[in-house]
Amino acid sequence: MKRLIPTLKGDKVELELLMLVRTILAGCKEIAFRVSQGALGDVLGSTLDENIQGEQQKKLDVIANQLLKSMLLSDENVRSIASEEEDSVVPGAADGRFIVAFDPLDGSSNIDINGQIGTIFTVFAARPELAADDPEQFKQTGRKQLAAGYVLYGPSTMLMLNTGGATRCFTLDRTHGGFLLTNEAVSIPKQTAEFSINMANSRFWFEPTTKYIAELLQGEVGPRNKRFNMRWNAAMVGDIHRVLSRGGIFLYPKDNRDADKPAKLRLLYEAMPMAMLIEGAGGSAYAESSAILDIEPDSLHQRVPVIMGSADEVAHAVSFY
Ligand code: AFP
Repeated sequence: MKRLIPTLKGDKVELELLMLVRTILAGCKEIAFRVSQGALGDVLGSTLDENIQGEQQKKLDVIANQLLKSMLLSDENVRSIASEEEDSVVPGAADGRFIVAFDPLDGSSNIDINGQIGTIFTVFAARPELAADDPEQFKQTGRKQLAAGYVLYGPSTMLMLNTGGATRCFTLDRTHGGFLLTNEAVSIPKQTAEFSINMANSRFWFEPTTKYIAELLQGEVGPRNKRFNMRWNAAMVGDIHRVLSRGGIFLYPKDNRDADKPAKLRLLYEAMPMAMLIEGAGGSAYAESSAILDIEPDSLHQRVPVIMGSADEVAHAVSFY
């Protein structure tokens, strides 16, 4: 019988943290169901509202955020939550031991085309000396994450989870409703011939990115002496799942489209949890020349450039910055 999400044995995962992860997964199972309904469940299309990111909210963004927010705020162990869809920190239980940040629905532009989408989450210890609604609660480096993961709503619903040891993969058993362990130690090959970047932004890139990608595109006749292939899911959760499944390098670099917003991906609830999963699988995760897990957020919705995946390829890419 495959184990459900990590047992206490060998993971040093406290029971309360385990129960909190189960709360998050309960919300994700409901989101998975709503996603599977598509047009039949009135979850497609957009609302008339914008979030703090200035992005139009999709119906499913709002549904997913409300679901997770209400489940977490009813958990006595949750002191504060932060969400891509919430302007500021939402206070929870006054003496909760944990704080949770999440992107309730990553890849919103894929909702209406039945593409890959997912929920990304991270858990830290609460800082009891700070008020529950103080954004400083989340001013912790990624190395302090107690748990990080995502649930990918794809042909199968999969959980990727790291609680400080190896990165593990679980598959939702729709018959019995549990996430069953299907890979107890995800491992990323050190080398790859597959890169992932939105090439439509190439004219806006800064020189290091342009030079690095140019080498890949030259393939076997260029300095890399090998052909590279490209994939772009337009949902980080889908691209990172591919990287964790078979290797690769994923990049969302800075560009000069908007001087006020040089990077796109958010540090707290996208880059950090993904970096913990990637490093736990033997890969590397950088924001140009800094390891993502060493960066202390200076604001809830801070954005960072992202390079992550197969360790040797990431090291080569980072050498350009
Ligand atoms: P949305 O959730 O707004 O679709 O953004 C998804 C995302 O943050 C990340 O998951 C993707 O890798 C990236 O944006 C896609 O960005 P582009 O649309 O610029 O390719």
